[in-house]
Amino acid sequence: MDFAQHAQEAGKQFLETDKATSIKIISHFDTDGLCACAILERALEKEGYNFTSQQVPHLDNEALVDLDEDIVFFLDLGANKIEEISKAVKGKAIVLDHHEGTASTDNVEHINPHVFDEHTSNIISGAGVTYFFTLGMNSDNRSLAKIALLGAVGDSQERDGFIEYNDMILKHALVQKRVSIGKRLRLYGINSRPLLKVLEYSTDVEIPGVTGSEQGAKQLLRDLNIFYSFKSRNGERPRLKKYYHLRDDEKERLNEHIMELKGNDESILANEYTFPDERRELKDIREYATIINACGRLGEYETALGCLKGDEEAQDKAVMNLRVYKNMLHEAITYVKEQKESFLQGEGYIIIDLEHMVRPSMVGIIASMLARNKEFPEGIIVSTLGRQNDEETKVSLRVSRDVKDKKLQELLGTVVTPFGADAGGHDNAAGAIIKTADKEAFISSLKDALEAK
Ligand SMILES: [Mn+2]
Repeated sequence: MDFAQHAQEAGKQFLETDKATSIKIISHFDTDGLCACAILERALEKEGYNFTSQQVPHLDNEALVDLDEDIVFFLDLGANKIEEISKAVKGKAIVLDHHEGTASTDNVEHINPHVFDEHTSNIISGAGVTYFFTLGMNSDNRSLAKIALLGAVGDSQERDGFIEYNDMILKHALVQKRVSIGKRLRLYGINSRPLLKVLEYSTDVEIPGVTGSEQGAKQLLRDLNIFYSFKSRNGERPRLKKYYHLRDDEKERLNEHIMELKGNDESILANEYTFPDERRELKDIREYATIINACGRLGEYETALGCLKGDEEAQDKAVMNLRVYKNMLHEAITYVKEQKESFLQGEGYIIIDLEHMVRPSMVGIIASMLARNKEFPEGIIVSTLGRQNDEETKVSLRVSRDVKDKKLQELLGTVVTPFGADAGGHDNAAGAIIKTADKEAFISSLKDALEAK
C-alpha cells in the first residue's frame, strides 16, 4: 500500500462517523492550508456533516484551547505537535499534514508521508494529503484535484513538473480537463508585472539587446507587431499590457522569437498550468496561488475559502485582495526606502523596526522583498521587526540576494534563546517571536551578534 492508498483508507474509515458528530477544522493560513481546508469542507458538506473551521498562522497554545468537539481536524499543520494535540482535544484528532513529525497516538490519527516513511519534501502538500483522504470518502471528490494542485504550487512544490503523489493529483485533474499544461518563458513576474518591464528586467533569462534596455524591449515588441500598451483613453497615459493580456498568437510569436534568440535553449521554458473554466484572474495556477496567499495574509479566510469553493462574490473580493495586499507591501517598502538612514545599521546589516506599520503576517515577506531589492548590497543581513500583538514582536532575518552560508537560523537562535524564544527557519531565512518588553535588549544583542559576524 502506498501513502495515497493509506490516506484514502483513513478517509473511508472516517465515513463510519455519525452525522451528528461535532467537527472542527483548524488549518494553516497559507495557500496550501486554505486549499486543504476548502477540500475538506467541500467533502464534509457533500456527506452531510456539520463543522466549524478556523485558520491560524501557527499552531500555538492559543489555538489549542477549548477543543471540545468530538473530532478536530488539523490541516497542513500539527505534525510536530502531536503530543500537545493529544492533550488538548476532548475527543479525537485527525492530523493531515506533510511536515516532519511524530507518529499517531491513542486519540490522534496522524496521516503524513513522513510518518509513513516517505521523506522527500515535494512529493505532496497538505492539500494533497487532505485530497487523498477525501477521495477515500467519496470518489466524486476527484473534482477537487485541481485545488490540491494549487496547494502544492502554493508550497513551491512544482519544480520543472510535479513528482510522485503531486503528479498523481495532476493526472486526476488532467483526465477531468480541469487543468491544462503549456510552456512559457521563465521570466520573473510574467503574470504580475507589465510585459515591457518583464522583458527589460529579464535578468534570469538574458535576452540580447533587450535585458536592461527599455528601448530594446519596446523595439522587440514592435518588431513582432505586439502592442505593449492599451489604447489611451481621454488622453490618459496608456496602461501597459501584461503577458496574459496578449492573444495566443502573440504569445506564440513572442515565445518563439525569444527561443530563437536564445538558441532554442529549452531551460528558459517553464511549465504553465491553466484552469480553463476559471475566470481570467484565476486561470493561471501561480497567479491563483498568489491571490489565495494574499487573502490569507490579510486574514480574509472566508473570502479565500469561498473563492476556492467557486463562490463568485468571494472570487471578486479575492481578486481585489491581491491588489490591496500588494499596495500594503508597496507602501511599507517605500517607507523603508525613504527612511533608510534612520534605521539601525552597520557593516553588513540593517535592523528595521516597523512596529505597528504592517500586519504580523507581512514582516517576513517585507524582509524578503528588501533582501531581493537592489537597495542593499549583496550579502547584507536584513532584519525586520513588527508587532505580533500587544505583548509580542515578530522578528525576521533575510540575506540580500540570497547569499548562502549565513546560517541565519543559528544566528537568530543564539540571540533569542536568552529571551526564552526559539528561532525557526534555515540558513537563508529565519524568524522568531519575542516579548515586546524585551525588544530593546534584543535589538542590542542582535546588533552585537551581527557585528561579531
Ligand atoms: Mn503546506
